[in-house]
Amino acid sequence: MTTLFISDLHLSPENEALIQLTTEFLCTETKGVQSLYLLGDVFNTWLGDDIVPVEFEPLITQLQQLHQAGIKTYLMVGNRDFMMGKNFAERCGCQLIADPTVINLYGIKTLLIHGDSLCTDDVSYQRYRRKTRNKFLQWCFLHLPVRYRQGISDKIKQKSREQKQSKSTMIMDVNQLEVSRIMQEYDVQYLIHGHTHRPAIHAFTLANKAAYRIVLGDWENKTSFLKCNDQQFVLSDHRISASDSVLRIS
Ligand SMILES: [Mn+2]
Repeated sequence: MTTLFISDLHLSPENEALIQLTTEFLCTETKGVQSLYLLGDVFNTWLGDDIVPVEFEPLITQLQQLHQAGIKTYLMVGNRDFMMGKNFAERCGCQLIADPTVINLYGIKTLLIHGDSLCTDDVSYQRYRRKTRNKFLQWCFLHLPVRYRQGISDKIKQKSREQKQSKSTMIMDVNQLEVSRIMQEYDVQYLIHGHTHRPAIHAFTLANKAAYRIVLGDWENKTSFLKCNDQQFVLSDHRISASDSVLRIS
């Protein structure tokens, strides 16, 4: 039995090839999988569960099939699809999980987060994040006509693109102090997250014990995933060499 993790697919209605790649992946790579975790930014934008683009239908059908096959699928929102809600998750046969969530992964207590909350050096982003996670503001947004929601989303994306050019790559990566802090808060030695688009298995010391931070990769036009069983965790990503992709846990 295995557990599969993916994140940062950044699916959009315009990129039908990527939707197809995802649908095929979820069909072929889930043999023997008992749980599937989608850790945020599966979708590049989310304007509300009431306006799901028709292009996503094949993916929704595939997720429903996994549910029928008995595979438990868990959905976490990211910084791009944070407006995704329970209605959509239920429609796909998925369970919406909080960011952060702690799971028992083959006897290993593991913290799951999307990853944007770890980028504490990016002060302006964290300010924006607090605002957009306000439940009242989200309620207001979801009650706007579609064209207004689209307008707001486009404006935010454009601003983000402009700001990205002036932000250093350091600022946009995780802050190691924040990583240690949240891992200690949840009393874990293992952390799995996405968001930074820097797939890797980082080993370090936390509270005098070995600790690991596994970063899931973004997809662009290639798959990237983490497969775990009771022997090892394997991060399959075209940017990582075979020797750096395996973490033995037994
Ligand atoms: Mn993200």
